[in-house]
Amino acid sequence: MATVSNGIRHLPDYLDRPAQERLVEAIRTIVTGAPLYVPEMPGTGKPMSVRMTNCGSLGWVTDKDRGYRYQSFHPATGKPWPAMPQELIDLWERLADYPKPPEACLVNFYSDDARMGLHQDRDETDLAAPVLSISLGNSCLFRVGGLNRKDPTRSFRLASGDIVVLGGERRLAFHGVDRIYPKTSTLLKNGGRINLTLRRVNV
Ligand SMILES: O=C(O)CCC(=O)C(=O)O
Ligand SMILES: [Mn+2]
Repeated sequence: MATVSNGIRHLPDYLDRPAQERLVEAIRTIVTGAPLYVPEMPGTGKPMSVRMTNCGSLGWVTDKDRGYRYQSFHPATGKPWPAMPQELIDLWERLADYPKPPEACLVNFYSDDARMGLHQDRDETDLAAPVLSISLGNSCLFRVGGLNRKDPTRSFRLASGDIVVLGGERRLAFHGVDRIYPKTSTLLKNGGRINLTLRRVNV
């Protein structure tokens, strides 16, 4: 296990190939019931380059008019989010060091030209719980900084099967994805990258 800086843990190659394949299969099933949609920036309505869905009792969503929030149903279908797969709950129990289960798993799909700007994960009420992030498919360049947007950042690659835990002092660290490296994994037939983040929302 590697600690990048206080409260940020990077666990390279944590999931073996069969575990990664099982998760991709579980995500396929989730996407069948809760299709990927294009999130919009609050206020401007500018589309994000990442497509999203969720599983769990809550999901993180954003659109032009109502902005960032958690809700219990898919914004397009109105249906409750699919249940969280047991494998994800097990990973949380093993790694989060937190007594309550995750409520949301945000599923991000990055095509090879998608990215995610520097941001904090701060829409959760429970900031004592970590955010646990799982990477599947093509590698990316992940950037992480401090608690202020202008703090220095450092970048490292995340590959398929890697896990990052944002917790402790760095629970609110700014972070983002600068780029995806095409053809760095054979896990996803059509390329791209999937990121799953497990979150505890309510205290
Ligand atoms: O894709 C990643 O590795 C990070 C995703 C992320 O920061 C988020 O969904 O809030
Ligand atoms: Mn984030």
